[in-house]
Amino acid sequence: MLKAKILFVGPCESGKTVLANFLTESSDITEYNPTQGVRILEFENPHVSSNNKGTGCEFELWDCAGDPKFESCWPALMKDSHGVVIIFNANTPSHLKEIEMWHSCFVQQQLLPDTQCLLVAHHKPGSGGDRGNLCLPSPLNKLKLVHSNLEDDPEEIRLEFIKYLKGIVNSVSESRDREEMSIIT
Ligand SMILES: Nc1nc2c(ncn2[C@@H]2O[C@H](COP(=O)(O)OP(=O)(O)O)[C@@H](O)[C@H]2O)c(=O)[nH]1
Ligand SMILES: [Mg+2]
Repeated sequence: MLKAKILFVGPCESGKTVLANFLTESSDITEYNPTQGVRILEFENPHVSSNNKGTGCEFELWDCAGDPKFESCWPALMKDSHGVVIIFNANTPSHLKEIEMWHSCFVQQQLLPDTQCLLVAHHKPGSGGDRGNLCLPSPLNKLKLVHSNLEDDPEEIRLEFIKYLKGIVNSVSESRDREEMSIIT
């Protein structure tokens, strides 16, 4: 069984915990309660296995706190992660600056390929489903961007997340193959 560690990061109150619970089918939390440090959810997805071998994967989803006061924990969070999902609200202008910081710290400085990063524009209920033409500055415009709206179309983000997990599993599986080859050659 392969194992993969995926981080959920981004500004406070952007919907990281709500989405993490939804995508891992954990219980709903109704009252807002800022995540302290990190909360780790373990899950498997029956739709996700590696391309060539059909082996499944155990995922750890690390639902990280958005408050920069936890910055001292970041190196521990980032260590050995295979994927980074950045969640933000498209209609909160300050979030655009913040996601540049999260991308720089958690993806670029970790030398994680951009293909292993996913941007999620989360639409909270009542924030208007307006997707506008969200214009992200470079280098964010090279990342895969998906929208999530759990009230209007929950299946959209569920399917996009499965696609993303498949990509992660394939890269974990490929790096394991390379490791095996390097031992015997
Ligand atoms: N009903 C509903 N509430 C949401 C949704 N997304 C965010 N919220 C609300 O926004 C608050 C902050 O979301 P949360 O996921 O805890 O933010 P985090 O700080 O990024 O983890 C939650 O307490 C919810 O009340 C959603 O899709 N549906
Ligand atoms: Mg949270």
